[in-house]
Parts: sequence; C-alpha cells; structure tokens
Amino acid sequence: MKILEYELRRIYLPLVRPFRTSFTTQTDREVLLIKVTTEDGIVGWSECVAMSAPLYSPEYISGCLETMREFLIPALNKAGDIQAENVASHLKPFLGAQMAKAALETALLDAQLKASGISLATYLGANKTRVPCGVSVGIAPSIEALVDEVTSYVEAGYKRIKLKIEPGWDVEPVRRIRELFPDKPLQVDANQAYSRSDSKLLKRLDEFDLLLIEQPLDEHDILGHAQLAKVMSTPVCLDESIISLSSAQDALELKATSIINIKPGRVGGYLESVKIHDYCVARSTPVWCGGMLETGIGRAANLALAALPGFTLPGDTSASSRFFKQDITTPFEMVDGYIEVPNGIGIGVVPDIEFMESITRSVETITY
Ligand code: SMG
Ligand code: MG
Repeated sequence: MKILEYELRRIYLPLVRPFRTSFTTQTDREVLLIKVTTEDGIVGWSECVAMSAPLYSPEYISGCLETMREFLIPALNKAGDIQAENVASHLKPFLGAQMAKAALETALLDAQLKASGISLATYLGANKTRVPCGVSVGIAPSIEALVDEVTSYVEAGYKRIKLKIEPGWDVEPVRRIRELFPDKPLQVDANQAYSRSDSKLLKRLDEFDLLLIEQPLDEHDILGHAQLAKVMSTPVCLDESIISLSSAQDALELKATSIINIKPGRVGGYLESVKIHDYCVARSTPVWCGGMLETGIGRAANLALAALPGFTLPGDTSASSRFFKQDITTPFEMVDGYIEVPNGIGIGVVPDIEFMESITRSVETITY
C-alpha cells in the first residue's frame, strides 16, 4: 500500500459539561484527525488522542503535528510500499511519540482493512458484538452536583462508574456515591495526584469495595505503586505509566499494577494494545479499554478493541452523548448499558464531512 496524501486536521468540539480532572478542567475537546489516501484512492481515518496541552501525557496536539510532519510521515513515505503491521518498526527510530505513531498506524490500518474488506473488530480478534459501558465522572463543584451527575448515568444504564479523585476530593465523595449505589461497580482515577506519603489516606478507600484505583501516583513512580499495592486491598491499576508492552510486563512483574488500562494511543496503537491484551490473558490479568474523550472515529476503534476476550471489565467506552451534543460520526448510543461494536469494514465509521468542516480550525495536507 502506498500513501499519496496525509491530511492533518484540527477540530474543536464543545463538551456537554465541563470535565474536571486533577490536572485540568476541559470545556471543549480539540482533536487532531488524520486522513490518509492510498494510491488506489482508498481513504483511512484515525484520531490522535493527544490533548491540546501536555497535561495528561507529554504529547500534545501541536507537538504531534510537528512530529508527524517533520519525521514520521517522511519516514513512512521513504519506506514506500507499507503495511500497517510494519508502521511501528519504520517509526521505531523516533523516540516516544506513541500517540502520534498510533494515529498514523490506525489511519493506515483503516485504509488497509477497507481494501481487504474486513472490520477492525474481526482483524483484532473480537469475540463480542457489543461491549458493556462504563462512564468517567469528573470532579464536581459539590457532592450534591456529583450525586446528580452520577444518578443520571446510573439511570441511563451505565454498568460501571469511575470517579475522578484528587486530594480533598476523595473519601467523602466516594463514600456518598457508595452509600447511594451499594452494588454498582465503582472505581476511582487520581491521574497521578497523590504521593507516596498519602498511602494512609488512600487506604481509607479500601472500605468502599472499589474495582480498582487508577494511577494514584506519578507516572514514573513504579516502586511507589508497588509499595502502595502492598498495603491497599483495592487493586492498583496503572494508566499513564503503561506506554508499551514492555512497560506493562515490568509493572506487572514488579506488582505495581494488577489490572491494566489499555489506551491504544498511549501505548503506540491497536497492534501494541493486542500484544498487551494477549500477554495479560496469558497471565490472567484483567484489562479494560480506557478513553480519551474520543470522537466517533476513535470511539469506533476502541469499541473494536474492547470486544476482545480479555477485556473483562467495562471500559471508558461511553456513548457519544456523554461528551458531545453532536459527534462527527453517527453517534454511538448505549442500549441496556451496552454499545454495539461497529462491524463495517475498517474502523466502520466515516465522519460527516460537512459538520467536520464546520468545526475545523486548520488543515494541512502532505502530498507525495
Ligand atoms: O473518554 O471516557 C473518556 C474519558 C475517560 O477519564 C477518562 N480519561 O485518565 O483515564 C483518564 C482520562 C484521561 C483523559 S482526561 C482529560
Ligand atoms: Mg486514567
């Protein structure tokens, strides 16, 4: 497959409500979309999960654009006739840049699968046609506001609730939600907001029968997570720290994590995600699919991944309406707490070009 054109497009979508985490409050989602066109005129789409600023991860949209334009796309072009399966090895000389690399690999994979007439779900090895949905709930202005928001998600049918926490917003909000919904699968995500000296405080969360606590400490603090996991009965689950199969293997071996949040963008793509999944299945480690406030483009691909057999916990695979009033694809809707896995060829969705154009801030095209 030869790619003749790469289109890099920045769009902005307003969020239906502000999304507050320990590191930022988001009121809109800027997204970098990738479109590739092959020499046969087949088009592949993907979205880069980086945020506007390097707050969740070191990567950010302008940086990804630069990396793609200056290094990654020229390297792929130089490689000539390429397969999605070889993208990672062509890009290996460039360090880091998992999100930028993942986006390029996914766009090529979409085009390649469209050419061969198979869906991403089938290609990755999915064994489900629908996946259970979890929802991620931001830090609220008050406990009452949190109760209202969580209640609306429970009533909508979400199968699992994830509460964002930070120092000063942890034990009490979690206690309140647990009291209201004693049987609801519940987990928390700190996005690195605590330090090793907080272990006593974090241990207080053990009484709430949580599925897991996600990334309590700094992304580089593997030892700290291992020490914390020893004293907490709540399983520790790493998110930001896991950037590849080998980092997952190390963290599991060191007992810094006992569950893995697989986010394809963070680990360099869907192919690396499947490797992590397979490794975890072989050692009976549960995995679940994380989310990055994706539009329908990224959401479609995440649903395909979440349909693999080892994804035994509900993921952050919520309905499009959780974040967006209008999505750039046909919205993903939740029925009885599940979303259907797309079964069209490739990622199975295409953007509504007119709407996408209307929310575009810039487009650049690299033609060969
Ligand atoms: O897409 O449902 C979603 C968002 C899930 O909480 C979510 N993602 O750390 O897991 C995480 C965060 C990262 C993005 S927060 C701006
Ligand atoms: Mg997280």
